[in-house]
Amino acid sequence: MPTVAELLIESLAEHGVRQVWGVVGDALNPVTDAIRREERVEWIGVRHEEAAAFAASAQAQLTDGLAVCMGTVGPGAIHLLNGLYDAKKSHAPVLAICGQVPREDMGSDFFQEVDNDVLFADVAVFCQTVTDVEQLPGLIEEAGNAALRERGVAVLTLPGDVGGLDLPKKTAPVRFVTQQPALVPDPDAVRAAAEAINEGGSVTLLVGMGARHARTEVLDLADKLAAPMVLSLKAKEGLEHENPFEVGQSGLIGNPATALAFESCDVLVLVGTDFPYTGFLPTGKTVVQLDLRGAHVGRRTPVDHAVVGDARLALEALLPLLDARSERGHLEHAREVYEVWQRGQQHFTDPDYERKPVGFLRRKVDNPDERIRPELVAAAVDRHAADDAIFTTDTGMSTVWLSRFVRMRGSRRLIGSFNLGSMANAMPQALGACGLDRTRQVVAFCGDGGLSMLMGDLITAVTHELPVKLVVFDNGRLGMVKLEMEQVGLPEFGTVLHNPDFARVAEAIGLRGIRVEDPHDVDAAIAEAMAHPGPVLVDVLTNPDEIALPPKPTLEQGWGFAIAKMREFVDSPE
Ligand SMILES: Cc1ncc(C[n+]2csc(CCOP(=O)(O)OP(=O)(O)O)c2C)c(N)n1
Repeated sequence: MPTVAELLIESLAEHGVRQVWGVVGDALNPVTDAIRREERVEWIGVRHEEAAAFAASAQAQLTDGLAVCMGTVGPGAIHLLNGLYDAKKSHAPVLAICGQVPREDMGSDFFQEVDNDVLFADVAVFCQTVTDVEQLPGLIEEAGNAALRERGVAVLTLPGDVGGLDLPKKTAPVRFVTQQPALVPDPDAVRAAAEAINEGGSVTLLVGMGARHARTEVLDLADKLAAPMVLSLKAKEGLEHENPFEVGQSGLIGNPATALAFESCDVLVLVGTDFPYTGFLPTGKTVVQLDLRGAHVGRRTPVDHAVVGDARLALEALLPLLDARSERGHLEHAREVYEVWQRGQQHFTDPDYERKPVGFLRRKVDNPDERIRPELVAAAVDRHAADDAIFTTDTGMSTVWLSRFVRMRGSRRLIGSFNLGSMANAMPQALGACGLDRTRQVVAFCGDGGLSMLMGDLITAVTHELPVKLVVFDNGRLGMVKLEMEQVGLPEFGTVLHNPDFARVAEAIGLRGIRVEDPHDVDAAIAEAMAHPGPVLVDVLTNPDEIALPPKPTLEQGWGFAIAKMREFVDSPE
């Protein structure tokens, strides 16, 4: 006779789930016991449940399959929330198994009691508490199917007295539905879009992750229309390499070529992207949008022609209807600007490049000249990382350096908290990625703020032998916020971080720790880290004053920066 917990774990194992991430405790003890006895499922005990949820979110994003995390009664479940929001906003199918007080105590404001069904209502596509064995196996099936089919978070809550209850004899494990039929676009909508493109002048493409699986078709589209292709950060994976049309990213991480490609086009074609930074999108263009989700159409910019459907099917239908362009000046101009900009960026990756002051007044209290350019670090990682490495990156400046200096060549993969924008995602997401395949290289770009937020889970890398490569951009700052403040003319405040020597912390925990303080040591340190067989942390002291220029810095930004520097100088204790 299976128990509720046994049926749950057996069903997950049958489906192909190979790990459960979480913290053990009370109501979930029958579940952890079922995991202990299930050979196919590995228990990964973390130090903070948020790390478990981020790890599961990463696994779901990388495999497109169901990933599982656990948080027990009250605070244990609450700790999952941020990572679960990351999964929700990344459309990642994650099942969270949560504890609850025993049924007889529910509703009495019992010790640790929180109402999970209310708590998770906004984050979850499915959220139910099991109060009777008669609800099973149905609720397990619904939870898994909801997460898989709606690409979101399902929360199944087990009161303390429920997990160990027996189910009727021969209750069979649940089978989840894995089909994801592609949505076929409406032929009339495709025709109208094709006419608008044929009648319009020069075309620029903005391509997002919704088109990653349609690489051949997107490249054919760019070729046929002689169109420069702006890639969203998430579309770097799979679309950036060997792509003679791409001109990099837009937004704050962007470059002058994307600004030019946007401004000088007549028709803007959005393919599989919900790029949210509307301030960077051009106005007054004919806009065609291809997207799987009708709800995305027009929410970032007014759209003249929408095609709702799978990107590959939409492009397959569209391509034969388009006239090939012989005039290729628009594409060539954007590519030239891109290449010039890329060459210019390479200066920053030279350890001997003479540092120029970034403001006309520089604060003297901490001498940034002695610190290392982050670009140098990112470029070294790009050189030494494997062609099939998985990269994760923290929300903050490290994402800028990754976007500009790490090419997604080969079968490299990339995830971050790109829709939620949470700090502290890179390390736990890297743990999750490592858990899928401990022989594949996983590299995390960590901010010092991000890393220290969930630093306890460095221990998880050691305990569970997850050989992550953690590269810490240790600028002693909440760098992105420092930049935000200075751009609007505020003096930097509350952003300084008094960091320990992270390499020594790592060594104390049992990882290999490497501290880098001289730009000339960067290359060897990164090479050593990438070749190290176990978990390793490289703590690089980087320059906090390194600014990432947006594609077209505005006068206000420049003025704000100058004012901020002046105020910092005046307020400086020196
Ligand atoms: C959980 C969370 N708290 C606060 C923020 C706001 N925020 C965005 S970036 C950032 C600074 C990140 O600092 P760090 O990790 O050191 O990276 P850096 O920008 O210096 O490279 C902050 C505080 C956030 N996005 N997420």
